Amino acid sequence: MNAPARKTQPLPLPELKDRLRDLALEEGFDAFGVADPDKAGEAGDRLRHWVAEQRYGDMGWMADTLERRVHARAMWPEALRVVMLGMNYGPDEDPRAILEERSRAAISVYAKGEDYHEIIKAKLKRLARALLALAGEGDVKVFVDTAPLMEKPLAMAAGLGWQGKHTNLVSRQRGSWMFLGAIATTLDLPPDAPMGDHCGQCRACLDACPTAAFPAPYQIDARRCVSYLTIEHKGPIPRELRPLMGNRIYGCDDCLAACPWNKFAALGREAKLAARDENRAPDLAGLATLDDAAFRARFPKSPIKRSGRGRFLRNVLTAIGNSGDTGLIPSAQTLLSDDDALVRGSAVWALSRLLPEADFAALAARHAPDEADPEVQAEWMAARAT
Ligand code: B12
Ligand code: SF4
Ligand code: SF4
Repeated sequence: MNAPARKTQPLPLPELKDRLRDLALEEGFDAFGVADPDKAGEAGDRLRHWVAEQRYGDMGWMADTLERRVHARAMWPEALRVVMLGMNYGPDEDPRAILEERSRAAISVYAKGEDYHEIIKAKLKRLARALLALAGEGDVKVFVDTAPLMEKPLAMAAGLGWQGKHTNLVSRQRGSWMFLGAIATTLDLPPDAPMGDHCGQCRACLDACPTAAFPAPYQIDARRCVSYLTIEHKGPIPRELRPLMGNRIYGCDDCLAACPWNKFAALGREAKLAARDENRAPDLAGLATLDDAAFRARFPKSPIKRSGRGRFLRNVLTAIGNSGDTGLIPSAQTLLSDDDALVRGSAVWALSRLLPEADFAALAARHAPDEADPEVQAEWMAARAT
């Protein structure tokens, strides 16, 4: 996006930054800062280490874009500054309460409303246009989540907060519930001072993780993270992790919710991000009946659509397997003949957890011989062996 020609005197850069901050708050952002991309610390080297350890799992795009991602300017060398913006999405209820209701699904806070990518991108574009109009010169690009840019280290460099031991950005004013967005620019806006670490001796987030996804403080192994397993991971979920996932069917909030800095968190201001009532505590039985069209209709404008029906039902069946609710056996049994092998395999596991051993053996004798898919066959074999 280039600046339109300007007829009046351009604003001095510090004033331009102040005006932009005011506009950002009016747009609904809660945090604002300017980063010098050269001050993102050791983040690039740490990302290299993370990729070398293959902690990205199926997210091959993290490895493919490594060289562009390690330094903010690698993607756009002319960018002098990155304006970092945070939007609070503080929930109106404790997201951990639903974890006790095993026949219902836990959807993470960020996915209960509309997709933040669309909402934030539209706001960033409006702000970027306003910046160029005020400056009368320069160039900008906007980013939220999907570009090869390390948003958390940049937000830390811009003074928005620090990367906590759970690896996400924590703000002293807003706690852990904050989405990030970025406007890179060729304008030499005055940078803010980076924020230091305020985790101290606390390790609440590390202890709260249901799958032990933190090999060390400040490091995450995505392959064990429920958020990765339910959203990004494509195939069957590793068997040893399934029992640890409980009823979490889309994302996870446990480490964020445990953070004591949330006591300063306010409710999110953006109505479109607020939880839809039907996503607060949906019945697993109802979700298990969704065919492709019903799945898309059930989650309009929601990030949940991204995973597709197959992965979504895999997650629902994992939760059914963890529910201990024998009333859900018919739901899982129906899905044994689903067209999608991922769904059939997940149904096998769920039934192996809910049915008495003899009943499961009888079911296996009826279904397993007709199963053509090798991965589903493997599920039958593994379930009978345990
Ligand atoms: C890949 C990705 C994931 C992966 C990997 C998670 C991760 N922590 O990286 C998965 C799918 C698991 C995931 C999950 C979630 N994500 Co995500 N994700 C991303 C993405 C696209 C890239 C992040 C990245 O570069 N990871 C690579 C690794 C290397 O980064 P890292 O773990 O932060 O590594 C740093 C630390 O390990 C640190 N470090 C290492 N050693 C040490 C030692 C010390 C002493 C210190 C201080 C630091 C340190 O340095 C590394 C470099 O900064 C960003 C968007 C973006 N473009 O940045 C969103 C993003 C990080 N995700 C976000 C969100 C909201 C989530 C979830 C909360 C969603 C949910 N409810 O399920 C969970 C949270 C899980 C968690 N605990 O992180 C937000 C976080 C906002 C914030 N306040 O920080 C982002 C920024 C998207 C956005 N635009 O808002 N995500
Ligand atoms: S999001 Fe959940 S599974 Fe992932 S690291 Fe945090 S607590 Fe662990
Ligand atoms: S829970 Fe504690 S250790 Fe984790 S990010 Fe928050 S303050 Fe830091």
